[in-house]
Amino acid sequence: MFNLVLFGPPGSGKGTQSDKIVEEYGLVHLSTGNLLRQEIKDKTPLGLEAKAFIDKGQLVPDEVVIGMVDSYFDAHKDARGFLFDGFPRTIPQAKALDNLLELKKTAITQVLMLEVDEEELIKRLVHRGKTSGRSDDADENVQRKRQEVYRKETLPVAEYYSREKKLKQINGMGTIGEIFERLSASIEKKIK
Ligand code: B4P
Repeated sequence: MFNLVLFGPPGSGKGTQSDKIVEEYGLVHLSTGNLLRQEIKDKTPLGLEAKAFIDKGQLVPDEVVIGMVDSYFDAHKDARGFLFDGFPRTIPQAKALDNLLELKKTAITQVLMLEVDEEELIKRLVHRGKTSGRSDDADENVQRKRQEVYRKETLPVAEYYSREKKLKQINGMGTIGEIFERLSASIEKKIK
């Protein structure tokens, strides 16, 4: 199996690039952000719990996210590979993912990390906020909080994968097409 993690701060383009990668390489797209937004839309108990965290720019608790990923795996037993978008975001999530993949006798192949200047990130999110209807996009203070949470809670995950020699940094500035070309060049070195 080819299992790719697309990593990077909020607004770095993970969702945008994921759509192009899954189309090109036939991977199953697992976006915890999308799964949480669907739960919120469906007004499930999980969605109501998650919304309170997301609206404040905080991460949803690990056990909630890990349970959701576990169920997604069960529903996609025949996948030839996964693209993990926005997951894992904490060290406990990274360890849980390793364990879930080990049960499937597979592992993470590669972690691609999009690097974008913070002012560009805020600019993109303010712009997205005008059309997305996402409550976590509406307020610049919430967006800055999300960048702070990323630095404190999520960046250590990059170090975790760097120790395993799986991390590769990708310049996330430029047009969507240019960034996709950079990501594809790395993927094609690893995918068989
Ligand atoms: P996510 O849904 O993962 O989304 P994101 O980090 O906000 O954005 P992404 O990087 O995908 O950016 P996008 O392509 O849209 O997370 C939402 C929230 O859910 C989190 O804050 C957290 O609370 C919760 N959550 C999710 N997963 C979790 C987990 N594992 N654990 C705990 N909590 C979790 O791009 C942004 C904008 O830029 C778009 O408008 C796009 O059009 C634009 N853009 C993209 N590329 C561009 C480019 N090259 N140039 C100009 N604009 C560009």
